[in-house]
Amino acid sequence: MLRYLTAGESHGRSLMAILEGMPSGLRVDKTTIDRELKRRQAGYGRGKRMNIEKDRVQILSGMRGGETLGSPVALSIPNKDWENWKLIMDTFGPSKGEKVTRPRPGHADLVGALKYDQDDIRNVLERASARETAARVAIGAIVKVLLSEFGISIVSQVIQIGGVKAKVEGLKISEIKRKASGSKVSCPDREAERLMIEEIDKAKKDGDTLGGIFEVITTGLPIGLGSYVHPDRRLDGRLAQGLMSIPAVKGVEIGLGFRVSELPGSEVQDEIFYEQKKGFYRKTNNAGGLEGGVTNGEPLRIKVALKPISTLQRPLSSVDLITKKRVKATVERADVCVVPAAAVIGESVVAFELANALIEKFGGDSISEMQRNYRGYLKYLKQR
Ligand code: EPS
Repeated sequence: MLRYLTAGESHGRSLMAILEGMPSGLRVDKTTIDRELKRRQAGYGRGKRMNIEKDRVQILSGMRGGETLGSPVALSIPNKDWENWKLIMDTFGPSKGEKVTRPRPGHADLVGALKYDQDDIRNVLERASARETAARVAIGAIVKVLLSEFGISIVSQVIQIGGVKAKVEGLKISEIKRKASGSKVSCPDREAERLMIEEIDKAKKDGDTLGGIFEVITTGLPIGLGSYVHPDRRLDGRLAQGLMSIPAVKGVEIGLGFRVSELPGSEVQDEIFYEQKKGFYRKTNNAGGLEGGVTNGEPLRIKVALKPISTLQRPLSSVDLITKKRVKATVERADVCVVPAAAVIGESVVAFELANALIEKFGGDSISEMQRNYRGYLKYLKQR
């Protein structure tokens, strides 16, 4: 079993993670992890904090000579901004900062302060911040290397920001990868990209924020990851849980998603074909690569919807936590649109769930053992 924990506050010393259950013998470059961290920081619509931070990973344990050892991989991503916050965020000394008491609608501010009995919302927002996802992206970068050893690769594309919908129907996966990675908003449709940037500029001018939709696509998956035998082993359920745990995510659709509800069964199910060379395969992929919570060998396609983030520069009405007076919500330095960054986080979350399922099925203590098990399974499938 693969598992992880993260820790760290947005303006604390660093974001940290421990990844446990990685097999030994996986060669991972620091530059590979740093490249993914950089991708998460990018995207049109990010705020000024991203000019301060240059997220870089420090591996503290679990690797030697560039390879995993099979022991827990501990990592840290220092916050450069900590220098500017160390008096306010001091662990033991009295805080020098002014208390935050005006909860932002849509944020964890109010519920967090009530739940954890806090009268300074900073004690909530520092951990509720999406900055935590830097740690998840570092983990995602490591497990993506594991997946690539088995020919599994993940791409993402932004398909909607605010009211602007991209035309991406029929694009080949190689085209998506090439065009999305060359786009400021990770969108392969150039005209939509232009309009999305316009919408973001407008939202910024209005002191407002924007949500949207991204899609994560995984290719090279074998038939048989996940299981139908128990709810917590269903891969669809695990993927949805992981993706829904990304801040601001409000919806997850697999394959055709919500559209399946309006079509007859004959137009939804993917008919089954067989060729000796290919084995069992499909000509359509409405299921999005999962049947019964198990991968069916087709690309895994998942769409994820984000609400606009809740820190508005033109704040909404709220109530002061202490005085109970009607006030305008707190204004923090923030992003206008995080959909392109969220797509990178989505890739990481999907990578983690798939790596976990891969280890469950082909599990071993080392990469070479996993590969032996994997080759044996592929041979078995060929003989069916
Ligand atoms: C950040 C995500 C956002 C940023 C944050 C860094 O966090 P939140 O979910 O709290 O809005 O705004 O930066 C700041 C808090 C800041 O000081 O600007 C990230 O993804 O790294």
